[in-house]
Amino acid sequence: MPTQATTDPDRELQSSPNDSGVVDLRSDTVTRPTLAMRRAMAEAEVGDDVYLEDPTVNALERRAAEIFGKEAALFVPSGCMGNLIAIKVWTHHGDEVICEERSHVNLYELASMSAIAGCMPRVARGEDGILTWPQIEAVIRPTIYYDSQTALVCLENSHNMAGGTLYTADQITDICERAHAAGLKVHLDGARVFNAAVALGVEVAQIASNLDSVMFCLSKGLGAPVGSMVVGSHAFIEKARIYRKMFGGGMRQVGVLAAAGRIALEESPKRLNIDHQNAQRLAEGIAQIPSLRIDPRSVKTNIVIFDCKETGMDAVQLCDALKPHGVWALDTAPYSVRFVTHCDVGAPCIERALEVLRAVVTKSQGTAASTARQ
Ligand code: TLP
Repeated sequence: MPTQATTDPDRELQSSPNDSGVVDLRSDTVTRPTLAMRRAMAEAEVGDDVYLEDPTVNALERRAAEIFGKEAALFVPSGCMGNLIAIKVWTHHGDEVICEERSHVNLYELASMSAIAGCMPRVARGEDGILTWPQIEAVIRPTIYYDSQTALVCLENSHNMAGGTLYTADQITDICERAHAAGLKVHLDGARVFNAAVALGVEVAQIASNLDSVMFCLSKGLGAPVGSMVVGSHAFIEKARIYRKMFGGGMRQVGVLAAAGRIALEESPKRLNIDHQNAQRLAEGIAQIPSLRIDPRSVKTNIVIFDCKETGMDAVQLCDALKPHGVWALDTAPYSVRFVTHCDVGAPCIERALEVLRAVVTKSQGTAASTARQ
């Protein structure tokens, strides 16, 4: 029995209309602020945040720290900057950072850990993107003066390019304990850590309990227009604030953005299960389309990655073929296509995407068959 995809009446009432009729499944970064967010932004009390005088930012930072069970938090412009700041705080030039091969810090942050923080990524391949301690331990450098040194382990939960896969809170705690015993810090790229927490049925504080720092995005599944946060100890955030300024991320009357972030943080986690149900429905529908390959059981959160090799189209061609029909997707590898569900796509959009996908794939197979007969 396929999972019933659900709409989100509250969100549909609040969100501004999408006149284009496009079902944009490229990413959860594309969400638009709700009316409540827009109102809060307009009415936000602001001050100069570089002088620590923006009351809305201060309130957001206090609340984020509280939710994650950490001492302090810092509002940053983007997830990339948040990760880079954490890497910079925990390392020296010439250090190595252990991360998963397909992790965002390794593949999609323009090599900033090398270009700016002066570190080498030391990658390990985890099944479904999830690293085990033996895989991490195997790439820790011995303490020898003529070797570069391992300083940091960077985990990603949920793991984006592995299809929204998950570390449990216990797996993370275990890695942290062992890493700490080996003298390493552990940072979490938690761009989608609220999706992870909802799927695991735990609080984000449980996931964060032994981590030295966490970056999470307000601007993905949580639906805020801009902004991410880093959380950690007072000492970590004090240094993080310095690097944020050095990297050009010191913002002034940024309470106008933090106001949307506060709503995202309080309200949005409650509805992420809807995105997960919609992702499950998508995966089940895709699995029924001949020549597309996905195991719906592998879909744990809001990211659905499927293989299109047997269609005769590569991922770019398939995305291009979907686009004129108003369904937008992203190619993530030569034959891998990604759909990400989020608060601006309800159940009818999911059914529409499946209808279009089936029609486009069926048509391409018909064209391939008639070309073969000629
Ligand atoms: N991910 C984006 C693209 O960059 C791929 C997306 O559409 O998924 N960590 C993770 C795990 C991410 O997925 C992303 C963005 C970031 C960090 C960076 O966040 P931003 O875009 O705010 O710098």
